[in-house]
Amino acid sequence: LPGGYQWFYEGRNGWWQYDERTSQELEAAYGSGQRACEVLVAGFLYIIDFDRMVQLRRNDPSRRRRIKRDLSSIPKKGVAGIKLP
Ligand code: V3L
Repeated sequence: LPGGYQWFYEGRNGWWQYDERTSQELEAAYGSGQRACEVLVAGFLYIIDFDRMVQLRRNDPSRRRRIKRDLSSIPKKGVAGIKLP
């Protein structure tokens, strides 16, 4: 992603970086001015709402996480559930 930016979703006490493929999908959608997009993550479809900056599971929108686009250098838990050493 340009400028050292990355996409993150909220965990229990910190932020997880999206996997590379999903990050690229989010960046393309966001960069082209879409207000939302859909991604497939670990077998589940999620709606990414760029207006509210949240991720919602499509078949259960109560499963909601905040998201953000931020510098890749911020403190993070890891990438897509894989903890940093
Ligand atoms: N990328 C990868 N896995 C995801 C994503 C995503 N964008 N969204 C949800 N999951 P839900 P702590 C997370 C996983 O929102 O200890 C983390 O990656 C999600 O994984 O209810 O709370 C960790 O693996 C969860 O396992 O649909 O910070 C794990 O939670 C499952 O999908 C624990 O993280 C259901 O999430």
